[in-house]
Amino acid sequence: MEEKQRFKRTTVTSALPYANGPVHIGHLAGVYVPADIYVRYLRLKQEEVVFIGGSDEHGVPITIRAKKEGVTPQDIVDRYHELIKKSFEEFGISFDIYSRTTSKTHHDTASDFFRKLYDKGEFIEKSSMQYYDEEAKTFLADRYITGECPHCHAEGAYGDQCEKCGTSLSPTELINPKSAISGSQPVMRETKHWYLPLDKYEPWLRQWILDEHKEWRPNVYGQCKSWLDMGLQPRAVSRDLDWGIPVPVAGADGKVLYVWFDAPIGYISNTKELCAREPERFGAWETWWKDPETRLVHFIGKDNIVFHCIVFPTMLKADGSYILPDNVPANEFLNLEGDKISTSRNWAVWLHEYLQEFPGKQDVLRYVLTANAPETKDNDFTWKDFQARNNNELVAVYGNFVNRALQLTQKYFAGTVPAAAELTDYDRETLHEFADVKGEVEKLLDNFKFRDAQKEAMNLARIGNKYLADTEPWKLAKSDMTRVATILNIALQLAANLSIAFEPFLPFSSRRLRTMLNMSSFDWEQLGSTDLLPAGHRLGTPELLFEKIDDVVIEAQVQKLLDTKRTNEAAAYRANPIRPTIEFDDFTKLDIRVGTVLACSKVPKADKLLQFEIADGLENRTIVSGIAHYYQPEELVGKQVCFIANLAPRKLKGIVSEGMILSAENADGSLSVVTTLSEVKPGSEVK
Ligand code: B3M
Ligand code: ZN
Repeated sequence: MEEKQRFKRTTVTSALPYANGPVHIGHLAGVYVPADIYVRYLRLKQEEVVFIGGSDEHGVPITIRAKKEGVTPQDIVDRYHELIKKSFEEFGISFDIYSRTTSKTHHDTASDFFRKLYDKGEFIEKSSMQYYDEEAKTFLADRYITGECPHCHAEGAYGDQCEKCGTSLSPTELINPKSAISGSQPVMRETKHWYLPLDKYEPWLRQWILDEHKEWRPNVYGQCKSWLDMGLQPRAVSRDLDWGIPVPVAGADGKVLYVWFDAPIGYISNTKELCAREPERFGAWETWWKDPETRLVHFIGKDNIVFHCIVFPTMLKADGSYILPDNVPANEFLNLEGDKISTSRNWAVWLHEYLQEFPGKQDVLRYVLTANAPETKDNDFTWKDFQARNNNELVAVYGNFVNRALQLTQKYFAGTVPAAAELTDYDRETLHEFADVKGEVEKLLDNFKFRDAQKEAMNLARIGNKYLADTEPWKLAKSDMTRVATILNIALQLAANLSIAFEPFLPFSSRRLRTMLNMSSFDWEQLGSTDLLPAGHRLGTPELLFEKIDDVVIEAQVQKLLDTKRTNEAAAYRANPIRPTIEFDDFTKLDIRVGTVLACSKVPKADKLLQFEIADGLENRTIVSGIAHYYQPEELVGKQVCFIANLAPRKLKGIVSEGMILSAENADGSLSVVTTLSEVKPGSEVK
């Protein structure tokens, strides 16, 4: 309640997707559908709101992609900006503006933002040693350095991460580093950068988030708390790169703003562009960013939490003239058929492909993604569930109710709303239940609980369906037309209510329903009222709101994913061919044995490692193995494992590991420990 008095208007932003690939269902579920539901809801309530989107067009991955394709970074972002923008439009994501970070307005805004903080003395200037490619004459971003992973020893690990084992790396940890540009061995060279002193703002951040924003979602609050508890460090806001916004100070040749410095400023730039374009409608941009009566809400995915809750607010605070986010409803991730969505492995449902394969079914996807929204934990999208929700909920409940109400009105009253006579107790009860839903949905939407809010809206349709099933007007038509008129009047009022309640969630279907009802005006305040359609009002032509999706259609989608999986596995196999032939003598050098696990525990401060005590037939031995992501220690105690018994001991995290446990590696990198079919004596040789 207090909230409502404090704020007069809302600025809603949704993360700016990188313009280096198309968007998929994970983007939609995590960020854009919930943001759109929220904005549509506020608009329906006649609140002042602005909805800002755009493409994030800087950053190293875009330059890598351009190099690979032999085109310019601008070519890449031009291509994907258009594609992404179109996908969002087609899914009804109702941005007031969808612009881009290569715009002139953005370059100026980000540049001025940096300059103001620079002039205020907010940055620390620091020199450090970084890898430099002498052939290409350029400093190398972490992603531009590849080499052997120090943990799993895979080739081709990047300077910031090994994609094979998932460990975060820094470039200096790579074994045999190579420049991804020239292939040469990089050298260390000194370079200067500007740092935002997050540490200085830590006490303020602690108070602002931990004390004053306890209402944030637990996943968001928890992530912030753990960042703050680890202690913040100054963060570099510039990079040595030739793609981006030049650092606007003397002596900064070849340096650009770090993409995560400029991208969130994009929200401000895009608001400026919007207000310049439509000044009568949106007024001055400052109102949306500097007036304390404006509420700022960022919709993002969980991987962006630190930037939106810690880094960007610190930038805004350091400037001093901006409002801060009031809430950051970040979602967890959506998986696809049990696996992490991955652009590089093509494990995704791409929006532009969905639209080709399911034309006109935007709302079905919106519905399923909200019903399964990863609001509190990662969730899974499956085609079976997609089909079930469409057939059993949209078709059987919502569509069926609306269709029956409209068809019966056609049949008995020639498409004109009949007048209600006296209501029965049951009629009154039904209407009563209906009236309560408004408050319920509001409470949920105000708290960013979109899944539950949509469920409530669907409950309205369930009530309607039950009402018709219970009252059976088709049976009364011969005996009591007055009663039929009353029942259908009520059913039509319920249908009109549904078109309002579902407008934020399923805008395309709501609009079609309003056309069928010939309903011109509607707003949120009318939700729950029982005279939306006056007696005598002429309805439009009834059509089916949703249609069943057949098994064959779903099977084709599942098959498509299976094909992708097969292609990926074949590619992984090609990338990992059988090694050159060896002689038997070479094989006998390996002493492979079976041992029994006596004890197993996690290695502190190493999230991948497990420490084993193995009974090996002689004395027991200690082996450290990188399989902690795939097993709980207790699952392995008592099991027999195969290990290399004559491998030279080596130290891992201070523990001497005497051997190596054998595991088989799946195409996705997951590991399964190798064991014997029947139990053998510890120390038995494998040959
Ligand atoms: N482009 C990261 C992402 O798409 C980034 C978001 C920017 S929001 C200012 O995950
Ligand atoms: Zn690795």
